[in-house]
Amino acid sequence: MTDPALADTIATVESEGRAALEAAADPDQLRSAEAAVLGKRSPLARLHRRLGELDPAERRHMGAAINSSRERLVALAGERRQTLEEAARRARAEAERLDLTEAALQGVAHRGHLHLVTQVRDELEDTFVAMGFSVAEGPEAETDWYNFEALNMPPHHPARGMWDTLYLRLGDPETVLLRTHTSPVQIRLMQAQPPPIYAVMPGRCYRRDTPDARHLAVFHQIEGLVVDRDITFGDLAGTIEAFTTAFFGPGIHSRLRPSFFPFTEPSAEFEVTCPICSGGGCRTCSGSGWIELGGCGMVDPNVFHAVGIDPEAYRGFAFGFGIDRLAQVRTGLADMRTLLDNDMRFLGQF
Ligand code: 2NL
Repeated sequence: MTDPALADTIATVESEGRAALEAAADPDQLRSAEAAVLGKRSPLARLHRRLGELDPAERRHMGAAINSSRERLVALAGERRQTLEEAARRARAEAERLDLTEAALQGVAHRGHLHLVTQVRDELEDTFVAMGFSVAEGPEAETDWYNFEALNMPPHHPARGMWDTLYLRLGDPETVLLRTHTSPVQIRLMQAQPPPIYAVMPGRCYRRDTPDARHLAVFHQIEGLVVDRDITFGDLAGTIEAFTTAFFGPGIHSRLRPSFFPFTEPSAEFEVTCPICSGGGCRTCSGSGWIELGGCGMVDPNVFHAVGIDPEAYRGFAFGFGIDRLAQVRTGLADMRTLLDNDMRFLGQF
């Protein structure tokens, strides 16, 4: 027969055990509570040991009651463990979170900005877009055909010596390279769409140069290409002049002097009024009042042949100059390598 007092005791032990498990506030406390409620010295274990004092029928009945109490307490402990571990994990994540905005507000970290070269590139793009040009980009790893051959420089052409090329170990030897100028993008554009074309191509270029005050081995170029009917050298000169004044401001002008490039004929170098002394003559322009910025010319008919444009129907001009060089000229920077030093005292000035 059931001992009502013993049944009551089991119920009390279970509800006390339940309360102890629920009171545990973290996984450590839960472990102690589990030992106290379910361990060998727990009230439940003591009750179990007392079963031997009962007659067999009652022993079975009370044994089953104790076991189901125990099972409910074990299940509760499992649920508690999950809840507490999840809460502990959350608290840890919250404590370890790095709030960088707070550091910035306290002046610990500075809010960054675009690199000087990127700012100049963006400004150049804006200036040309305002003049009706679109902006195109292309790959930095190019084939020999796009970088040289299509630009009127067949294999072994002496003009290839003007560029100290970095070849990649890809495919046959000397077939894939890091582009030495952005001109391959112009070739790709002419293949992709028929004239009229009014576009500029900014981007990173690579040459096997030893860096010095005026040269970087990894540098940025922007080139322009116009292909349309009846384009003349006068359009080229006028475009360079319009760009120079739009970009540098009134009082800064351009001039052309004869030069040579394999992909243009005739070719010219273009110079701008020295922005440091406004043409008066200074150290930057060696007293001449002029700074050489880049090259330009009328697109060579052989380049049109390479991309399937009829040179009898269309004419074009192209120009190109270094973005890093322009940043140097405009800011009066003595050494271009400073652009790569990542010195915040320098970069923070722009
Ligand atoms: C320089 C000279 C130049 C070009 C780039 C060009 C591109 C095509 C056809 C014809 Cl697809 N020309 N580009 C033309 C003349 C000069 O750049 O000194 N750059 C730093």
